[in-house]
Amino acid sequence: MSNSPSFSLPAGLPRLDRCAVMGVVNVTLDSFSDGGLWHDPAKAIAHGLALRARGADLVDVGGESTRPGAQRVPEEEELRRVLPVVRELAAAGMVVSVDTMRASVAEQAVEAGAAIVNDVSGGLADPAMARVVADTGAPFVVMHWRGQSADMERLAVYRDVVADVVAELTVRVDALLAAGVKEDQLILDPGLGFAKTAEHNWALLGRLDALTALGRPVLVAASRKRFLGTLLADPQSGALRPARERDDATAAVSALSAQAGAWAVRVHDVSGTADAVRVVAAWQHAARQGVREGL
Ligand code: PMM
Repeated sequence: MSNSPSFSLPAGLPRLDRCAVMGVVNVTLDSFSDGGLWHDPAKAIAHGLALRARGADLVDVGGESTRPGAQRVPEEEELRRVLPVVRELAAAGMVVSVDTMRASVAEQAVEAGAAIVNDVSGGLADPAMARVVADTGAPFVVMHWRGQSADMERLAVYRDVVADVVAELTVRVDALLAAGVKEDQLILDPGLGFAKTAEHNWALLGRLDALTALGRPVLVAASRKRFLGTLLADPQSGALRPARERDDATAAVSALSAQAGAWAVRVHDVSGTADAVRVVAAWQHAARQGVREGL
């Protein structure tokens, strides 16, 4: 059974006795499940505060959609979307992560109060990212990534997806360390849905231990993703379950990820997951107690 963390948590992150809940604030027009809803910074700020009230331990603010086929947003526009939201939520005392592939955005977001840099490219998209992460000392989410969203579907070819993702993440970690990033800044993420089929995603979730074994905190971001829509497709028509109706399945993935030792789960609907991770913590606590008492 996986429970007490086997990793050192980067400085500045909340210390919890359970899996952390990261709420998603997409300041975008085209994210697959909530694009356009919080595009206005004022609405995004209100949404971030509402996520805290529902149980988010931290929020991830992003200004660029990464859904399959998405086109890049210009840097100026990304800054315009993200900075006011990061600034206000950090000022309200929240732990804020900035979801960006651009070093300039990461740097300015950290100046505005972001505590974490979440880069879906793991530093591959922008060669200046490693330096910014090293200089700021911010915790850095290194997601497994093989290429930009516009052509990631053709990159979903693996010999053994678990072994290949572990090997490719290890190469990224080594490159970041060589660039001056400290090991205890790093958080790993399997990159569900990024150049991965439904089968690849399930294989990675089923073997999350292969990632936690690398000794760093692991972030799981399955929320509302297509592979859940496929799993729950209408048996008659074959139509995928719509993105907004995948939150119960997301909470189930959150519970199982927490049980498997994930440091945090990144979700759109916070309430179900906030309950789920508390159930897991109580269950694990009782199991430890039972072992101590020789039951
Ligand atoms: N997925 C999305 C965006 N950001 N960040 C991390 N670390 N891991 C992910 O899997 C990830 C991410 C895409 O989903 P969204 O459109 O719901 O934000």
